[in-house]
Amino acid sequence: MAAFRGGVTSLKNALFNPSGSVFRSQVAAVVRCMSTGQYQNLIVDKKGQNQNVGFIQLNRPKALNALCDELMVELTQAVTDFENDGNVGCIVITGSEKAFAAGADIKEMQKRDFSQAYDENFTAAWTKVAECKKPIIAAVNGYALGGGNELAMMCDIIYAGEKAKFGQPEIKLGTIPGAGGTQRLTQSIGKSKAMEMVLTGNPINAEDAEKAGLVSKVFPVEQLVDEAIKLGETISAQSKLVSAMCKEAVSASFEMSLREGLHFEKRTFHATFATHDRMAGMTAFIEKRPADFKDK
Ligand code: CO8
Repeated sequence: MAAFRGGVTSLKNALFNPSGSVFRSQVAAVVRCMSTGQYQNLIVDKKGQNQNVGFIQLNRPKALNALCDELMVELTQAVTDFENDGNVGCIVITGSEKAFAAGADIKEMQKRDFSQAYDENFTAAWTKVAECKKPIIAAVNGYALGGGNELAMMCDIIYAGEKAKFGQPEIKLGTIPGAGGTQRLTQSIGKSKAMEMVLTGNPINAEDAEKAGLVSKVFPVEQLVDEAIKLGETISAQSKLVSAMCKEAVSASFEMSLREGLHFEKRTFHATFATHDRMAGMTAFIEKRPADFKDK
């Protein structure tokens, strides 16, 4: 397990919401993490021939990787560290063969009341994965339920093992999705399929998830993580600067009208002409040799 590398500043950033209030339950989690210097709920490593793929495995097997506060604080920290690591071009998040993540931690949530959830802006600390500049691949084996499916959808690409199950079962708990399950899922698979999933709580399998466009590829269970890392290596071999610009442009399509999005895309495309790597890429093509990207 890797020790924290980001230091106090990024921990503070992980802890304070925009209005400056502290997520109290998470303070305890971070204090625990800082005192041990280790992740309690993650295995963090670098993978690939050039060690340029950041690898995060959710590792809370007894609770099927249920996303407790402590795990989410650690995940924020691990993603932040890889985002700040100049050698890493892509991040893979995975779980176990049985569960990517079986949702937010129901035992932790059960005690919360409305004022506490509202006051702490519960779920606000979940945004780092969606906001990371670098591409993130979710490699999903087993259950991706509730917050687990929402976490996968915060990633940029989802690869699935053939036994994966994707669902939003919150309705069965008397609540609704709270971290993107009504929004990202609908954008991803359309209203009718999303409605059926959130209103019944019934999961879909990997094959149906691929057909619906939630997942980009399905692999045998034991090959999934290697395939995700291979994809991560392919992405990491590109210019990291231009990958980030490309990700930002695709992500903008979820927030903007077509006209605004096309304008944003064109300006971002124009901006690549100010980079070293655009010149390096086109010159290498003309000279019939691999490009030497410098990430600037
Ligand atoms: N929270 C806490 N513990 C869990 C969770 C969970 N989500 N899921 C499983 N566990 C625990 C079980 O309690 C059990 O622990 P114990 O042995 O101590 O009783 C252990 O994991 C193994 O689970 P099961 O015995 O139930 O394993 P099965 O193989 O029989 O069943 C299932 C696997 C089908 C995945 C089943 O565990 C299940 O239905 N889990 C709950 C799934 C669910 O409802 N998820 C949605 C949670 S709500 C949510 O995610 C809202 C997100 C909103 C945003 C939150 C932002 C913070």
